[in-house]
Amino acid sequence: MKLSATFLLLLAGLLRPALTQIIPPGSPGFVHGKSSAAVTFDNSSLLIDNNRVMLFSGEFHFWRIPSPQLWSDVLQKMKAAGFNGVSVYVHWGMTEGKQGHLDWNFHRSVTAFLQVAKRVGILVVMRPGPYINAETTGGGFPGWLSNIQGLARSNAQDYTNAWQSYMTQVAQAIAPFQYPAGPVIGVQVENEFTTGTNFAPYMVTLESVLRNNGINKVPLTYNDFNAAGRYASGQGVVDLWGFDSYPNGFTCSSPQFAGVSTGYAGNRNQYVPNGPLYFPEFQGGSFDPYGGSGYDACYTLTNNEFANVFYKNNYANHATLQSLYMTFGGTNWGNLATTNVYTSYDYGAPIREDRTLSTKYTEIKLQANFLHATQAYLTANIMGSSSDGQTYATNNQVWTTNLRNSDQTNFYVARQTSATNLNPVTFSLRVSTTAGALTIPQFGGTITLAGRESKIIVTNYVFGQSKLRYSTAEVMTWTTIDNTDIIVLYALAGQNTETVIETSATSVQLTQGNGAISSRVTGGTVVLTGNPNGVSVAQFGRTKVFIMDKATAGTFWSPRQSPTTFDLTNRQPATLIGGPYLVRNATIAGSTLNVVGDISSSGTLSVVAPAAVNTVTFNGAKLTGTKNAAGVWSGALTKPAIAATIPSLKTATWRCSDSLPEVANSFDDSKWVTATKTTTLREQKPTAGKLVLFGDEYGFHQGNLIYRGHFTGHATGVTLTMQGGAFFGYSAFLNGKFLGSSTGSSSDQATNTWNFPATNTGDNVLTIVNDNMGLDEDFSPTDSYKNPRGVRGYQLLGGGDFSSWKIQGNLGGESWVDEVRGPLNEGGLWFERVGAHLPGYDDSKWTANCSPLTGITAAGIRAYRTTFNLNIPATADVPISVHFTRTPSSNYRSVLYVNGWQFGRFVSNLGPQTVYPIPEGILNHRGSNTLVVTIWSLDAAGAKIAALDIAASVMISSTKEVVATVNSPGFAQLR
Ligand code: IPT
Repeated sequence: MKLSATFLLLLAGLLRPALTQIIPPGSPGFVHGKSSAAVTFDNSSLLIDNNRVMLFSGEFHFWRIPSPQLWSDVLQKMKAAGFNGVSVYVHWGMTEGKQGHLDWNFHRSVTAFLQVAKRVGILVVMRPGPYINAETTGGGFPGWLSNIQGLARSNAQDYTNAWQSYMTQVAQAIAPFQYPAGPVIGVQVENEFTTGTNFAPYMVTLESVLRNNGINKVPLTYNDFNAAGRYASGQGVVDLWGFDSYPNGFTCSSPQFAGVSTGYAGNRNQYVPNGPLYFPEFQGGSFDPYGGSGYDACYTLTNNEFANVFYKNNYANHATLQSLYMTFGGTNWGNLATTNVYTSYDYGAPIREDRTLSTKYTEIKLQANFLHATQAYLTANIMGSSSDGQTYATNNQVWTTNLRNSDQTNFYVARQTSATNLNPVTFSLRVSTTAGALTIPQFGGTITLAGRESKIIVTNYVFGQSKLRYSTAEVMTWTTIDNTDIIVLYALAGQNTETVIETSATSVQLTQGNGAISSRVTGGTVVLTGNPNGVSVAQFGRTKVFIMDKATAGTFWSPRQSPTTFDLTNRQPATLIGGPYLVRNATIAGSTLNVVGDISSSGTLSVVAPAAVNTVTFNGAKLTGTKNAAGVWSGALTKPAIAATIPSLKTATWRCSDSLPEVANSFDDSKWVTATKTTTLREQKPTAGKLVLFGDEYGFHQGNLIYRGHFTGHATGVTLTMQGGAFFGYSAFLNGKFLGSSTGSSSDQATNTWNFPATNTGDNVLTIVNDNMGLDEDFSPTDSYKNPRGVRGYQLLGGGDFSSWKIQGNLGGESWVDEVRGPLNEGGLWFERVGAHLPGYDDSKWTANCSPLTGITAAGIRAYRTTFNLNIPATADVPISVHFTRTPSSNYRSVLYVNGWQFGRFVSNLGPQTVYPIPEGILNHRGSNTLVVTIWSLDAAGAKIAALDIAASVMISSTKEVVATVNSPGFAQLR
């Protein structure tokens, strides 16, 4: 008997529940029934090589930045903030553009990404789907999948067959990078899969394919849609259960705060009593749809105050694994977007689309530093939680959770009872210390929480040989240098702080500061009080206390001791470095400290380092500086001049061409696909007409679709149902004459009747150009990703039917020609099919003396081409964007190509995006660039772009990896 591979996999999967009964999952150290695994967990935290670690992770989709030499910049920026992990989806659809044809090269390379992560020294949780959601076309599904009959995300045979190759190959690519050989410490199965039982055959089969292809050294993880215990340890096929949370939602237009959850710890206790509290996705920002408010509004919704209030609430619930979705969002270039997002996937994330750092990044840096330096947090237990004005805080507007470790370290997470309160509240706090119960502050004043502020107040906090009895300021980090324990504390400027450190010293010196902090020695303690302002340093015995205002603390970096490892044991930094925009690493060689980082403006560099260090270099240049009484070295850090040439497009010369020649009756469509299908396997059937005209049925899965319907006779009109996804548009023409358009709304379909002006005696041609805003996601799953694109239904009015329908999408359909840029990059407009978006296309026959700023005066599409040179030094980070000026009253759509890469879709009447960042490497920063932009006027009046230019967002002197232009083919190779 010959058993199919699929059957065997299924069988292997079905045996899993038996195994989980033998070795109880969720028992300490359980990973695939192996207690010897390097990556394990218990009810407190993850353990790697038996080292307890907080997984402080962020989501990053490497394929959303197709210039792979920029990946290290993002990962280094994450690591510099204190992230020790990154979570990544893999995109099936862009990898297998044609069934059976998988391409793992270039920006699609899981191997290349994992090599970079390994080099940077950041742990990875891989999330290969096959379904990923992620606001990407089809939720990550390839377009061809929409042609199968079976229900996706089920155990339907055709669906199972479809994902086999992809999942097999992705598992094999990940396997060699499993810890300890590489950075991968977990692999997520599917995404928020909520259907059926906890042993859904689909999940069982997926798990088997992963394991049988080498994923057997690290936990398989699961992200529950909400805290419902699906697939929780002991009740399903995965090892490590977590749930996703987006407490502030996705309505960027109303950036009010929601309340924080009081229940996370209870959820963990209920569902995984033997596992840690894990957020595979916790809100890091928000996506935004066409017509939305723009990502700056999403940033406001989820800003540094959000990060302060909501992430600290996670710690109050003892989350020890947390991944912020997104930490860097990137770009929906090349038709990656699904219908509910536009080109930018900035997401209001801590690292913005142009890779610049936000204030939220700084807030996260302070938190991540604290958690990294504070081993006691990992095994702390929740002792109590209250806003009664009795138990902890003396004000019932303050809600406090107390966590305590067995070594008596206490964490009091104090937050406003109402997360939406914008006003400050003041209180005293009843805390437990080894010196007894205390109400702090003891020596006058109160503790303040500003509006939307939370604080983690510690007691009995041991740092080296020293011990903080308590501080009403928060801890950023601590370390021991030259046998002296150094702790960094901070509070918002203007807030009173009181810090008490136990000591045998009899005197204390304030060695740096401007009188903001006062000190005294009393009862075996040093007491420091005052409102932090800049950096104050108090020194006694072998202890140094740095107290800073929060903004100043935010300028400090604590580079990891071993920049290329995962820092599982080395938790205290060797140096503290204040001032620069970014510190990627700092290493000590003899008496020299070499700091490597980025400079956005000239200023002062402050260094706390061993006394032996007498020389400081920044990016190799020796700095002049002096050490003060506190031992802090400071010197001027001068931003090198950046000689960057960025021309203005205002003076660009353009050539243009009609890009909708298909409206003319004389246009030759004989080589186009002829629609022949009369049936479709999908549930979504045609609404009218004999033929199935859906683009995906003919291999066209993205971008614009063009139809030419031929008929003879004297029909008087046509009723069309068009579908392109929410916010799509279309235009219809008869024999070259404009009939009309649907200009886009939140509806994914439009039905219109167009009356014909006059018909010919011979062949009549109805030309339709349709937008595809991306395939729908399949969240439920209900096969919504199969929603058709193109003509959903048609009926000729006044008698007769079409004699033939011709369809055209991207050149070659599923046999696309551009291996580098991949299957999704191109759409079906004329200029795309002829390759005019590619460098090297000969536009000498195109019309001169035209410009997108003058535009067109009728309905239709025109393409505009120009070139420009850049000369930006390799040592500068100068993110450049294309800027449109929007005219909301004008109904036009644009597609933007840079050097053959589609990096923008602009919709004038809907917006909101007007700024399109083009990553270095796609943009040639040291040479010539080709830019193509179209105007599709959906109105008879025509349209023009009010203004169009390129501009840099910042000019940073940078040590990011030197970025070469991605080696991608031009016209000569592709057409
Ligand atoms: C969550 C998805 O898992 C993720 O892929 C992304 O789509 C995110 O939402 C929103 O940006 S699902 C959410 C409903 C919890």
